[in-house]
Amino acid sequence: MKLNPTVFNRQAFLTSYWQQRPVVLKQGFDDFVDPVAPEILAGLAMEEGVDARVVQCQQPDAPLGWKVTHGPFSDYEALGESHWTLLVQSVNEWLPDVGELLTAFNFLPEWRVDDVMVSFSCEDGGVGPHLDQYDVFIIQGQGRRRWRVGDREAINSFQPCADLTLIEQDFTAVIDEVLEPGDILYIPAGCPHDGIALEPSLNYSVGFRAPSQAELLLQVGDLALQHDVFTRRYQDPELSADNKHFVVDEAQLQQAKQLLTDAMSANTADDLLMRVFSQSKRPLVEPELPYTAEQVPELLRQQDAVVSRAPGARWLHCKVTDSFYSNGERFEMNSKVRAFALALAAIQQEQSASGIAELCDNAACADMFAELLNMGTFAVFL
Ligand code: AKG
Repeated sequence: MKLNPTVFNRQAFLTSYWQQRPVVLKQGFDDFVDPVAPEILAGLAMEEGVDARVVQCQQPDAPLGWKVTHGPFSDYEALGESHWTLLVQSVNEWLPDVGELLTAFNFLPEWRVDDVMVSFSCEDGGVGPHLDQYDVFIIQGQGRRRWRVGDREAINSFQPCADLTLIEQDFTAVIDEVLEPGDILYIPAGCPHDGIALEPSLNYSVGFRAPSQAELLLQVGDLALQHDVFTRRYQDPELSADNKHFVVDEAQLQQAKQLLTDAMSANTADDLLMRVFSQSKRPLVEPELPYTAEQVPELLRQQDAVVSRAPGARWLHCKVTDSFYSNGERFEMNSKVRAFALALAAIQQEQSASGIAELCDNAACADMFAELLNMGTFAVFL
């Protein structure tokens, strides 16, 4: 699935809209074909381990309030024909055709990808006016849905029921449009929005995470403890005997902040951040029997062998440390390993192994690939 270049100029989009303001790109995908049918989505939401929920919304004439029910679902009969939406998270990790939507957005950093959430809304279905801490592209599949979006503004949120957060007051819409199949609505994090289906609709939310300082500090701190780095301890600045025991003065605060600043400015911080960025959202599936490096060259040379990147697995190159990372692990490079690692990075879903087998004909590459297979980042299918 490709973006329509006449409508979606990537550079112009980055310059004028990305993380700045919402925009509708009419026919951002031309000839859009839904990569999933409502029945398949409904079936997926019946599976154990799939993160799915139904949001039932307010009906003006028969107020029901808001209600969120979590999957797995056994049937949808009781929901009726209107005023509800089924939302399934990370469908890209379950259905490769949905995962392919991500390739259209590979002009954006892969580590920022959160997931593709797919929703099916009945007539008048919606999840209510809300804000997200994600940058999101909402692609309209089948059906039509009216979307209102506002600019970023300070609005209080409230919970009308468990697991649903809405905004307290209405917002001024800078976009008020009916989306049709193939249209893309881009909404930066923090912009209020509300979509109400005019008829049974499918929507694909391609979400990009924007971690907060607190989240990054927590994750980097956790890894620092695991790797036994950032061990320098707080030292008392020049204490004076006149100091009152209950007073924390500016020098002490400054000393503590400097300790953190020094940690974050060290090269180790680049490495830890890369480990954080390369974490998969969900655990990767390891092979039943581990591979050895000796098995790798033959495996890749098997007729019709296909190398596949596990859905949701990241394989990232850090220009600063010149290392590759996956799921929190670092892989050192030399020129041969780098060439192979770059070939692997080009595999967004799957590719015939014949194209990369030759690049992997040395021990260092075979070692690395065996480790990646054993971590579940890549798999080879025969
Ligand atoms: C979002 O992705 O932020 C949405 O609001 C989509 C909700 C939906 O598809 O119903």
